[in-house]
Amino acid sequence: MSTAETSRPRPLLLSDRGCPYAHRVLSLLDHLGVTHEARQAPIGQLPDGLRSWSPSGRVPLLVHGEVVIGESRVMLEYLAEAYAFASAYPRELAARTLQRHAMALMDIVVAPRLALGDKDLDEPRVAECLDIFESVAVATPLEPCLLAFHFAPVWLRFQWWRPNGAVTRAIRSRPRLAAWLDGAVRLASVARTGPSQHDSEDEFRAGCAIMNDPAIARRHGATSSGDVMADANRAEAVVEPTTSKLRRRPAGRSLRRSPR
Ligand SMILES: N[C@@H](CCC(=O)N[C@@H](CS)C(=O)NCC(=O)O)C(=O)O
Repeated sequence: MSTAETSRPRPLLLSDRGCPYAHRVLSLLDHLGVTHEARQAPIGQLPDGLRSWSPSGRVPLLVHGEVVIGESRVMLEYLAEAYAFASAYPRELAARTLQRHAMALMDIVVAPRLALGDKDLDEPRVAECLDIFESVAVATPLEPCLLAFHFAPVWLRFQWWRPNGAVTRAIRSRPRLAAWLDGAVRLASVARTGPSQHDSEDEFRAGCAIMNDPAIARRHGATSSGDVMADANRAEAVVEPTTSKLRRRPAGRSLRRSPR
């Protein structure tokens, strides 16, 4: 760690309880052993002084000196550089770029399905992304790195919040991808910094209720707040709040692989 970095204030992460995107950042901070502060800031309830940085109230928000960032992928990049995380990415430019591509697709196409569910799902597009995830994952050693910290928290939530969702089933139908993601979830820093399945499921339902706010529902593409609540009710029907084990379900419709 450089003198410039150690002389800075410690990073502050504001996030909703159990947020998968905050979990990415907490995993990295834990792995790097960075002293930091993590404060709960429920969606839409940022402290007054920080609301101008995220007027919509979206979290997580990373505050470090003059740097304020509201995208977890950029937080990972920033912290990896600030704290000299040598194995953040592969050394080769091509391999590094493919990982960045996969992470962008995760955030733009796949992770939003945690909130949206299967409504109006573009199956070929998701299948195309999963093909890319699989080829990148199998080329990546299962060690702490930004790809693992980026993907693992999202995969955990798909299993907890959308156990019978199309994305979850499609990933499970790709044993090599699923094995890599399961391994990433088991990395010590990921396991140490995540919520319990039970708490996470409860928080998901609470989050869906918050998203019943019409302004937030619109940002997530729901045509009316009722869509989001209907989604929350469906989620309620598929999670088992009293057990920490995932319920076994009959295999259902699965996403087609795109031709190679
Ligand atoms: N792409 C963002 C996603 C952040 C996100 O969706 N956060 C959720 C909480 S876990 C949120 O603020 N939802 C409320 C909203 O989207 O208005 C990131 O990676 O940081």
